[in-house]
Amino acid sequence: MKRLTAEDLKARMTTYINTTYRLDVKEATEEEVFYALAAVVNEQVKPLWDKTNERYKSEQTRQVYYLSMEFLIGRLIESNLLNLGMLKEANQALQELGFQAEDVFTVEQDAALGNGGLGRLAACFLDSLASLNYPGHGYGIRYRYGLFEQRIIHGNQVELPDYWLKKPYPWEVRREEEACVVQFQGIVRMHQRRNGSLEINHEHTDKVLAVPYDVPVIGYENETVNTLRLWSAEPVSGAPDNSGDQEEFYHHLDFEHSIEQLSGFLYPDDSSYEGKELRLKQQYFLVSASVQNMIKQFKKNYRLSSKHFPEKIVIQINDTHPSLSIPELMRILMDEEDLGWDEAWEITTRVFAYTNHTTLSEALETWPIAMMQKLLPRIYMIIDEINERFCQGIWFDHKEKRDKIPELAIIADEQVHMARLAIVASFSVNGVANIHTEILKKKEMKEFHELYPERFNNKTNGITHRRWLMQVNPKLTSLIQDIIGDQWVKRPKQLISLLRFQHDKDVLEQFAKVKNENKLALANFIHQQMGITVDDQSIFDVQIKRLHEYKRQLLNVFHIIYLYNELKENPNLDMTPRTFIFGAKAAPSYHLAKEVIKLINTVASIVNYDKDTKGKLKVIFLENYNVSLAEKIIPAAEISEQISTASKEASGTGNMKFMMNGALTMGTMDGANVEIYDLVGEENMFIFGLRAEEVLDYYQHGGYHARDIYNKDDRVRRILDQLNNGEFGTHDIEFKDIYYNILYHNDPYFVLKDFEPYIEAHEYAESVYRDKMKWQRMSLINIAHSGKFSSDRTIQEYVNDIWKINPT
Ligand code: TH1
Repeated sequence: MKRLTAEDLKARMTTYINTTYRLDVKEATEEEVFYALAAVVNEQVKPLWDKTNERYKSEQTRQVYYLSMEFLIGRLIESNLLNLGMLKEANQALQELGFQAEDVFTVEQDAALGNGGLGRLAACFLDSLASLNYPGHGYGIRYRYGLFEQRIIHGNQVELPDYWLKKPYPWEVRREEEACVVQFQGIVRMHQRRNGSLEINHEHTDKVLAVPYDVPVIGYENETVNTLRLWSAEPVSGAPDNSGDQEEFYHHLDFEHSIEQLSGFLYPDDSSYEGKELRLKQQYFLVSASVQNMIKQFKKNYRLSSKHFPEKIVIQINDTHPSLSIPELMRILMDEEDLGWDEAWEITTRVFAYTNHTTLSEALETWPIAMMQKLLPRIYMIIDEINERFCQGIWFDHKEKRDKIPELAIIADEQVHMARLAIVASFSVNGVANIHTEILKKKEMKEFHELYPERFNNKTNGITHRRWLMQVNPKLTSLIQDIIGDQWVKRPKQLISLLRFQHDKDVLEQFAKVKNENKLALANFIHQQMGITVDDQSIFDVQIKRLHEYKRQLLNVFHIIYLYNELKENPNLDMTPRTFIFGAKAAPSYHLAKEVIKLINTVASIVNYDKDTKGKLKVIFLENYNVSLAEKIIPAAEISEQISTASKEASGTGNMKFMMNGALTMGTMDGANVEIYDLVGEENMFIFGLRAEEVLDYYQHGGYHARDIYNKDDRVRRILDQLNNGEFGTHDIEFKDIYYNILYHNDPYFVLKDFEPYIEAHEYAESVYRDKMKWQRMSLINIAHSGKFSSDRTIQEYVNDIWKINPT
């Protein structure tokens, strides 16, 4: 495939605008230009997409399906152009046509079909799969409303619906011919056949049509185009029959209405779980449509019997959210393909691999038996049978574990435990960073690990360096290319050759210059968004991620309040100016998280306008944090705040994006921070605070008393009292809940315990910052080692250890 030049692009866009809108390019709006550009891209993609599919079919390729309730793909125009090798050309073409590329690109709404790290990981994985020529595709839901849009009003988070499909979405293709029916509720009848086998009939069900919309996933300069298939829920057929039973008729109307809700909105909870029936319906809708579709394609393209399914297909489930795919495959194999239990189980357990993303108990999914039985009677029967056989197996074959059955059983205390189901039925169970996998093996899943040690493995997360370095930071990218060439683009570990320049003053200055330009760009953006001027010579200290107590944005705010108090006491304090930048959405029902947002904004409103700070302190809360905003902020960051309570953050992936863009990590020994530490050493980052073992030990044996710290440490007491006595509030009850949580619930996330070490780590960071060359050297060393965190490495590990697929 020939790459288009800027001239080609201009010509094609012009033709499109002339014929589609009957306009001269000069008269076209940014929106029209955007659709023209997208159409040109699609024209390039179409033949590659068809060819990729034909290749998989003719070569009978073994494929992986990544099943996920979230794909946080963000905006695609730039990454599509980049991967097609035309981003620079497109920028030039747009400029020559008289448009600002940025204004054209931003016509595209972010596809916010995910909450945070878990959904973005799925998107990075698809990019790496295609870029490494692997046959791997995503299955997800085409939510009509993605993650809510956040507004900050008087310091409070207000949620607005994210109707991202208002304008046509140019990347999707509706594939009605691939639609299938998903069934809920109904009655399960069993008939004994003459030969003694059981025939299952599932009758009087509510039926929903699942219609797929396909989005192309374009590999980097390699002609592979895989598929992200997103399901939309629609009524099965036209108007219902009104001549019969009225009650049934209204039930039907009601149901038709509720169908729309199945793919209506994304649940806004990250690392937490609510047992809502609609969420269970969404999960089954996704997995039933996807598994049916896989089997249909398998039969059509491979012409093999279902016994061969595990040879050709592997399914990775992204946390337990799609784990109903396990009983769904069992159902299809038994009820539709007429296999017996043992054959079906043998097939199923060779197909599924499960990724766990958290050990937080509030995130572990369990569904009430009654809810599942009513909504998915046949699926429940199958889970019940899996559980029965599993418990029998322990009773007879693992006598030493008999007393553990209550904590191992899939069905226990009126609930279906989805992680247990996923472990029992999967041939692989993986965590997402070394420390996380170790905690799974030694604590959270200890009993299962003892039963099935060979299933457990680690796959440290990664990020696509194409989007998170090349696309978002073109200046850094071309500087790196000037210095070490471009081998690292295909082999990101080659970034390590930057190390040779760590003592080259000239090179370090060039890196400093790029960072400064990126800071200036962000400062301009902040000014334009919020009307606030930030000092581009100040330290840009950034924490952007979902708001959660365990991520401890509160610790960050306490540090800011502490600095403010210091400045108030001594306005002449010799302090390097700081700009603290936040972006965070809180789950709408998460009260304490929303209080923290309010606190950040309140502190900002005080600090930013206080003459005594003499511009040394600025606090910026950027509203509506999403993928596109992250892309603007990360290249400009100097300090990356990764300060979760140790043991709580399974991996983190923001930490990797910042590192790759030269920010230094201020972090606890948690998640993938530990692996950053292993690479760059303690001298090239700022590590502080309790270690995971210490935290886990406190949880188990007690011994931590937050109030002792309050009593002993004047700085801490001052801050908490300020919260309690209304100094930071329009009315005096404003931040009492935060105060109570710390002093009366004994500070469950150890904010006070880590306060002093955190302050010290910041003081040390500030002292290093005064030595520009030292800081730049540390930054360069981080970039040099960041290649490990390319999702290309992660995907290669999944391929080698779990998926066993081949590049085409
Ligand atoms: C996140 C983890 O918190 C984070 O540490 C990790 O880097 C990321 O997954 C990718 O592995 C999780 N997101 C969710 C979202 C839901 C439930 C559990 C988790 S864990 C809805």
